[in-house]
Amino acid sequence: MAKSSAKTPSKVKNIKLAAEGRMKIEWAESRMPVLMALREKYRKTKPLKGTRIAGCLHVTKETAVLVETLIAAGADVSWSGCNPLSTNDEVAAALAAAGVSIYAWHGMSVKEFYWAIERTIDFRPNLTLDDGADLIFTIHSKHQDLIPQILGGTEETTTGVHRLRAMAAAGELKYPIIAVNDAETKWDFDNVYGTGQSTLDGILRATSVLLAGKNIVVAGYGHCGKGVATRAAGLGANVIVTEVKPTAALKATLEGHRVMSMDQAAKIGDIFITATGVKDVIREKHFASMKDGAIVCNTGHYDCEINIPELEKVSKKKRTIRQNNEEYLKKDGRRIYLLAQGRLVNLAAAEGHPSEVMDMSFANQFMAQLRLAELAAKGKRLSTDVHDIPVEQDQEIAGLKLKTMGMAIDKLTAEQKLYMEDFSAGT
Ligand code: 3DD
Repeated sequence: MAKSSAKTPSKVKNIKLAAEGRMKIEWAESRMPVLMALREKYRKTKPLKGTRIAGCLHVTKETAVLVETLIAAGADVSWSGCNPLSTNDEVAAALAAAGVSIYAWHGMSVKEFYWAIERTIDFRPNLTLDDGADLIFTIHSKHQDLIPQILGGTEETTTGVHRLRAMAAAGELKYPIIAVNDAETKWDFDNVYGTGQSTLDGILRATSVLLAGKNIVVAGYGHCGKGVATRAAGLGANVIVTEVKPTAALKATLEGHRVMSMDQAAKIGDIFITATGVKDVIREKHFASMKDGAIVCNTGHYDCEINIPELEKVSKKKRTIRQNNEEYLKKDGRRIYLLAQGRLVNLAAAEGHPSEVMDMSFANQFMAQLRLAELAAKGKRLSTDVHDIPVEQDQEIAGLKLKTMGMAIDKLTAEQKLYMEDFSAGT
C-alpha cells in the first residue's frame, strides 16, 4: 500500500532551543555568501518547486543554511541527521520551529537513527541528499517501490561516494547519483581545510590539552589526514603519519612528518586521530602498547576505525571524565581517553567544519540538486551511475567565492588561449 506522503511531526530534543539555534543559523548565513547568493538568485523563480528532497546530513548551522536555501528555491524538504552524535539540538529546534520536517537529536540510538531516516522516506521524496549513503542504501534495500519516482540523489562524503561507486560497479545502484564530494571545490577545501581545523576543534573542546610538543599520530594521509597533519604541525605538534599507500606515505614524509607503522606509533603517540575510511585501524595490540593518558579519536565518517570492543577487552573500568571524553582504565593500570565514542570527533564534539568552507560544499549540493530537477523538467535523467560535478560548476563556485572575498584574478588573453591550444609551439 502506498504510504502516505504526509509528514510525520518533527522530532527534536527541545523546541525551546529554537531561538538560540536561529542565531547560530544567522551566524552561519553571514559567512556563507556563495550559498546566500544562490538563495537570492533562485528565490523568485523557485526552480525546485515540485521537488521533495529527503536529506540525511549532519544537522549543523551550515546544513540549516542549505536546507533553507533549498526551501527558498521551492523545494519541499524532510530531514534527518547522518550521525547519531552530530546533531546540534539548537539548530534542529530552529528548523522545526520554522516548519521544516526534521527528525534529529544529539545522542540518538542507532535504532532511532534509522527511525528518523524512515520518516524522511515516508515523505515519499523524489530527490535524495545524503552524507554516507545510509539514506540511499535504506531506500535501495527496503523501499524499492519508491525508486521509480526518484529523479536522482547527491552524496556529500568520500566514504559515501566510495560505497555508491561499489554499488554501481555491482549493478546494484538504481538511480543516478551526483558525487558532490568529488567536486574540487568540496574535496580540496572541505576535506583538507575543514577537516584539518574542525578535528582539532573537537579534540580541544573534549580535552583542552596543549597540542604543541605532543606526538600526534594521524592514521591516513588522504585529503582529510593531510589537513589534520598540516594544522597540527602548525600548532607545534610532532606529527607522525601511518599509511598503507606508499605514495601517500611519501607525500607525508616530504611534508616533514615522520612516517611509521601503527605498531611503532602506538608506543610513542600522545594523541591518535584516525582518518582512513578503513575499519580496525587501532586495535587491541595498539591499545596494549599505548602510554598512560593516550587520547584516541576518529575523524572518519563511520565509527569503525577504532576497535572499541577490543579497547573494552583490555580495560577493567571506564567513566565519562569530560563531555565526549571517556576514560578507559586498562588492566595494566594505564589510562586511555576515547573521544566522542569513536565517532567523528569534529561533529560530535565540536560544530564540524567552519561555515566559510561549507559554503562551497553546499553550493555544490544545491547546484547538483538543481541540475537533477532541471533535467527532469525537460523530461531528461542522468544515467544510473555515479556522476561527477561538471568542471564548469567547480570554477563557477570558486569564482563566486573569490568575488565574495574581494579577490580579482586574471583572464587568458586571446593570444594566450591560442598558445595553449597550439601544440606546434616548442622551444
Ligand atoms: N561536515 C563537516 N562539517 C560539517 C558542517 N559544519 N555541516 C554539515 C556537514 C559537515 C561533513 C561533510 O560536509 C563532509 O565533509 C563529509 O562528511 O565529508
